[in-house]
Amino acid sequence: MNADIVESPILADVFGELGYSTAFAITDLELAYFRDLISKQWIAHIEAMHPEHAARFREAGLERYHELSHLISHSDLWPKEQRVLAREAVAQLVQLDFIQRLRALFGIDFRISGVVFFSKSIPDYPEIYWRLVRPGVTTDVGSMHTDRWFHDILSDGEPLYGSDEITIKMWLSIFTEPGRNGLYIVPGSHLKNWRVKYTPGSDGFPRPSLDEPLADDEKYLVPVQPGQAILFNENLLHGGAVNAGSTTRVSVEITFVLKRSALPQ
Ligand SMILES: O=C(O)CCC(=O)C(=O)O
Ligand SMILES: [Fe+2]
Repeated sequence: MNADIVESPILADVFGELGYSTAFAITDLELAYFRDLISKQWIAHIEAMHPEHAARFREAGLERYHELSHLISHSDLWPKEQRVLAREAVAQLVQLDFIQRLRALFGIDFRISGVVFFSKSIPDYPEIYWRLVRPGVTTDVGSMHTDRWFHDILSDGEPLYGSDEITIKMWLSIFTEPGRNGLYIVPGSHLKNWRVKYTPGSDGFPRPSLDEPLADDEKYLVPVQPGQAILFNENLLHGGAVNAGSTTRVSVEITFVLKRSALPQ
């Protein structure tokens, strides 16, 4: 598509030279809503698995989770299955006005991509999931990748998206310290073809990642305030930054699916 004729400044950036935009944010009230739903799911799972520690975690709260995470097995507790918001929570979130504001800013309609795990996808269940990245823990972040590489292997026999569809990822800060943690992106990288390799994760499923050297100065740690979003192209290289802050980084991911034909050709 020709980014010059896109009227939406956000879409012009996501599909233009940059490949991403930080122009969108949710309101403080909407952020409080996200925080509340995530905190509830987080503490309910801790309560179910480790009732003996739940009171301490509840008192510390999400942002100080890392101070207590040595009490539990972090990697066993938080596979993606435990971080996907429940249907009821999603149903509440999609009623919030930020979805309408995004529609207005895009100037075209979209749907939220469905829940997908390596082992299966779940129909009629829009996917909104969160992530915890503790200060200084290198294993809490993955390597540089494009989401497209995941889409291509998360096919479950059938392609995740039709050839008439295109996706935009929203990475939303719930708790971040700008400049100290968050997401690295490589501006403009969506316009190139990068070599990819596949490494099995602890669950045995392959994880795609960049198979080329990348100079440190090619990566940009996008400074985002809580409530601020990074909207980015499915072909943009990105990856989590090791948390150099003092609080647990919490972020949310949502994939929007748009009809290619709705975009200016
Ligand atoms: O937040 C992270 O560490 C990685 C996020 C990511 O890969 C994404 O938003 O697609
Ligand atoms: Fe990603």
